[in-house]
Order: sequence, then C-alpha cells, then structure tokens
Amino acid sequence: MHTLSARTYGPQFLIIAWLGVECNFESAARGYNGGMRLIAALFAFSAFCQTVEEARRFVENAEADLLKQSNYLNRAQWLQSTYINPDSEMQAALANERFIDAAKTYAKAATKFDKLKLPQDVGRKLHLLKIGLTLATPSNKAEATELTQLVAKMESTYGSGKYCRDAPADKGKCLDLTAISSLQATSRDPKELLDLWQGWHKIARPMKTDYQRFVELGNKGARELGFKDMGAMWRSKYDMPPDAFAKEVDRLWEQVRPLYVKLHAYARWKLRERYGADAVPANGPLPAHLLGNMWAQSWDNVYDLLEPKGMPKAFDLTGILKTRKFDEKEMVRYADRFFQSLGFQEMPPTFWERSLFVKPQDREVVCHASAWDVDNDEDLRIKMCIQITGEEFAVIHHELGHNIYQRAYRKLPFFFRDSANDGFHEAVGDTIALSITPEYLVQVGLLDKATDPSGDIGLLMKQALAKVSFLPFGLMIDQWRWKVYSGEIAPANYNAKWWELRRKYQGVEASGRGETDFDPAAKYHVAANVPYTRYFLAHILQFQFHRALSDAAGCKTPLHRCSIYNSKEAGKKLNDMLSMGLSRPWPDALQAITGKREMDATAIKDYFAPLEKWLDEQNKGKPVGW
Ligand code: X8Z
Ligand code: ZN
Repeated sequence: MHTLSARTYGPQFLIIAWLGVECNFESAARGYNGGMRLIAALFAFSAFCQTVEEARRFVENAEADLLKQSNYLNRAQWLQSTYINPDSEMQAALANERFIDAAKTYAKAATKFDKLKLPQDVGRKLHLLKIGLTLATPSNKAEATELTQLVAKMESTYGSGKYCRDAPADKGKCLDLTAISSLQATSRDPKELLDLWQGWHKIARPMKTDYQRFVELGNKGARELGFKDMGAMWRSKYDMPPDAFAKEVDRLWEQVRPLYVKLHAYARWKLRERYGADAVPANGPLPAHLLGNMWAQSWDNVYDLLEPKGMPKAFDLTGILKTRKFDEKEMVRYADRFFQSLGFQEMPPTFWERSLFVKPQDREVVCHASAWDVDNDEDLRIKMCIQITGEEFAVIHHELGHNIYQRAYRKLPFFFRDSANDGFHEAVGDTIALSITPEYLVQVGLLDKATDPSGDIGLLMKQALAKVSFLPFGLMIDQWRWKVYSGEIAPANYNAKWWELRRKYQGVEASGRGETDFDPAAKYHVAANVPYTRYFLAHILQFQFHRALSDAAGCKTPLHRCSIYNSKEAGKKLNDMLSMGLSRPWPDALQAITGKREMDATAIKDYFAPLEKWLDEQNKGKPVGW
C-alpha cells in the first residue's frame, strides 16, 4: 500500500521534503566533492526534482484527459452492450484499448512522485491511478489490441448466447438466457431443468481458448504495472495489502459459513422430498440445476419447495406485480420514488429517455443488468431486460442504487468519482431493497395488510434464499480467478478446479463435466471480466448499512421488518457516505454510515437470527454439511 507517512527521510531530505521538493539528490551528487558536489546537487535539483506543484499539475492533467476518454469509452461500450454486432464490438475494443493505454502511461509516470511528501488528495489520486485498472494491456501494441478485442468478443459471445434445443419438435427454437432463466425459475421437471442447465453451459465452450489467451495477456499487462498478476492487481484496491485483503475475505466467510451450511442442509432434505433420493443425496452436495437459478447463486425461485410448513407465507411480490399489470417502467418508478422519499432527487428526464428497460426484439443486447453514468455527470442510465417479477423489482433497486451513488459523488474530482470500495457500490441499492417490507408495500398501496410479525419465518426464509445462499457463490468465483491468474490453476484443469471450488464453498455439483466444457464463462462476470468479490462484500455490507440506517430511522422492530422508506434521517446518513465517493479510504466511509471501521457479518447474522434458530430445530437428526 502507498503510505506516505511511513517513509523515512534523511536529514537533508527533511528540508527538501518540507519545501515540497524531492529528488534523488544523493545519487546525483555521488562521486563529487565539496563545491562540485553542491553544483551537481543544484543541477540535479533543477533538472530532475519533482515538486508538489508538478505532482498536482500532473494529476490535474491526467484527470482531465482520462475523464474525456472515459466519457468516450462509456458511449462506445453502451453501444456495444445495447446493439451487439461486429462494428460496435470493434469500436468498444478500440476505445478500451486507448483508455487503458492512457491510464497505464499515467500510472507508470505517477511513480516519479513516489518519494514526495504530498497533500492527502494528490497522494491518494496518484495511488488510485496506480491501482485503478481492472484490465491492463501489455505495452506491445499488437498484444494490447488482441487483448481488448478478446474481452469485447467474450462479452458479445455471452450476450448473444443461445441454447437451441435439438429435439425435432423444438427445431429452430432458440432460447436466450432471459427465456431460460424464467423457465428455470418455474419449472419443477428435473429433466427439463437439467436440459436447460446443460444447454446454456454450451455457450461457454468456445470461450476457453480465448480466455486462456486473455489470462496470459492480462497478466502481462498487470506485471508491467508492478503487480504479481492480475489477481494481485484486483486485490490491491482495498486500502490494505493484497494478501491482507484475501485474509479479510476468508474471515468474513468464516463468520457466515455456519448459517449457510444450515440453510443448505434444510434445502437438501426439502429437495430430496420433492425430487427423490436418487436425485438428491442425503449428505452430499446439491445438484446445481435444481435451485431455480442457472448458477445456484440465489434460491428464492424455489421458495415454494422450501416454504416453512404451518407458517404464514411470505408475500408474493411477483403475484402482486402481475395482478396489478405492472409494466417495466412502472417498476422503475417505484424504485425512483423510494430514493426520493429519502431526500434524493428524482432521476433526470434523460434517464427515462435513454435507459434500456425492455429487451429489444430486433437486435442482440447484453441483457445482464447494469447501471451507467455515461458522462460521469448527469447522464445516468440503466440497461436491463426487465421481467415482471419480485426478483427483478429488487434488481431494479440494485441498479438505481448505483445511479444514486454516481450522482452523489459527481461533483468530486474525477479520480474520486467512485465508491469507497467496489463492495459499497454493489451494496447501496440492495440496502434499499431490504426495506421492501410488508409495511412498506402497504404504505405504497401494493399490499392491503401487513402480516403479523410473529409468523415471519416464511419471510426470512425467502430473504435467506436470496441472500444467504449467495454468499459462497459471491466468494468462489474470484477464488477460482485469483488462482487462474496466479497460475496455480492451469488451463488443463480450468473446469475441474471450478467444480472443486463450487463443491467446497457452495456444496453444489454437476455430473459429467469435463475439460471441453468451460463452465466459468457461462457466468457473465467471467466472460466480461468483471471482478466478483465485490458482491460477496456487498452481501455483508448491505446488512451493516441496513442496520445503521434503520437505527437512524428510529426503527424498533426486528431488523427484517425495518423499512427506511420516507426517513430523511436515514437518507442524510446514506448521502453523507455516498458523497465521499472514493476520496477517503473505505473504513472512513464505513464509519460515516455505521460508526464502525470494520466489515463485519454480525448484522447479517442478527437479521437472520430467528431463522437460524428455526433451522437448528428443523435440522435436528438430519445430516448437515457435505
Ligand atoms: O451483476 C449483478 C448486478 C449488476 S452489478 C445485476 N449482480 C450479481 C449477479 O447478477 O451475479 C447483483 C448480485 C450479484
Ligand atoms: Zn451492481
């Protein structure tokens, strides 16, 4: 980590540093004596020394240039994502290549100020410049072009991926991921579920060779910036040494693992009841295709199979939205109004004009939901092929959370226009979605009457199937990638190791997979090179945020019944944190909202405490673990 305060200075350097000037004074003067030494030193002083003023000017120039290039890159990428074709793919790759090349050049040049004692803002910006990229291209031009084209191509391949069933009756019928996902959510036919699962995973096979080359070139670029590999570069963004961050993630996982294992055990015997002893083992991992989600990353779609018996049901938001004939835009309006109720401004007119809410019929788009700040100012947009379901209602809040964050920090200098760490960005909208309680739904007229809190196990179960089930998945993707980037996982074992980790963390498995399969790239973030540990962090952080904001809102009920809707106090607290952007290390931002400086899983554990107790009862005499 870049710690200016930890530097030690020799006596002569002290004065120079105090003047705000530093250079390799001693080595420039070495070999000279007396007066000559002084002249040589003065020469070095004027020719090679960097001043604080120069550092500030360097940063300002880099900021202005990269802001301009970022705006251009955003536009090229928006076009690629909302209109996949060879031309948009090429344009996006080229814009990316140029942006990365410029950022890398600045990052390397920034090291010339390494020995200067700098004001906090300048020092932090130089640090951010050095650690900011998630993809670094090699300086060899041909390789840089190859790498950015590979990344664009993999994202397009994923975005336009389809499963064409080959049964005669289905000839010519191809399903995209949106269609497959809604079938997976509702079908309870194990044969069909397996077929859909296997069908989608075929889209990833052709990406294996590209991915291997991508790793090679991406590592080369990261090493040119002084990182061990691309994984170390990713782990360097958390205001602590990369290895310490890896340990921090392990620590958080150990805090929540027992809760996950209990939910897993319960899910296993319920699925066994439904699908039979042949399909679901008594004490082994769960079949990956039976959880209602392509990656078994959230299980709320199989809530009906896992519903606690003899308890009131969780509210059925999908049912409510469908009965009331909601359209996509109306769902977004609810999320916008929620943020307004906290004191945030409504989304600007351009948001409604330029966002993509509905999957176009006439072209390929990357349907995976995302939020954009196209001009790094007010041109906020979301891109999402919205489905009319409760799950998507939450995703809309997730995306709008990104936009609200972006707008909160838009007045900061460009290098600070980001979240405190990437987990924060992913946590904001989810935090708001935790406030979609029965009381909130009554307040906004979507539910007639809130159920009695005494029977909340159903509600908590539904929430746990979305949140607790996610934790090991959120963790394992980068456990795999970090090892791939470091070389510990070789291409010959890509798939086997992927399944080893899925089994280890999630306790899920798939049969008959081999190395012609490349199952990791059947997940968007692998194909599109988006780091994933951020979502694991977000699933811890959002409960910390929710607890702190519920306190600010004066909520006295159990946490899962707290909604911060309409609370200006909670809104202010949230905005205090959001508007800090990336200007301070993330513990400062965490303190601004929660009063604590550590990421900590006690909030998620408190939230689910009644469910955990109930699970302990249910699992008595049943195998736990795999
Ligand atoms: O990718 C997303 C968001 C966009 S940042 C929709 N999420 C992860 C995923 O879908 O895998 C949100 C939760 C996890
Ligand atoms: Zn997100």
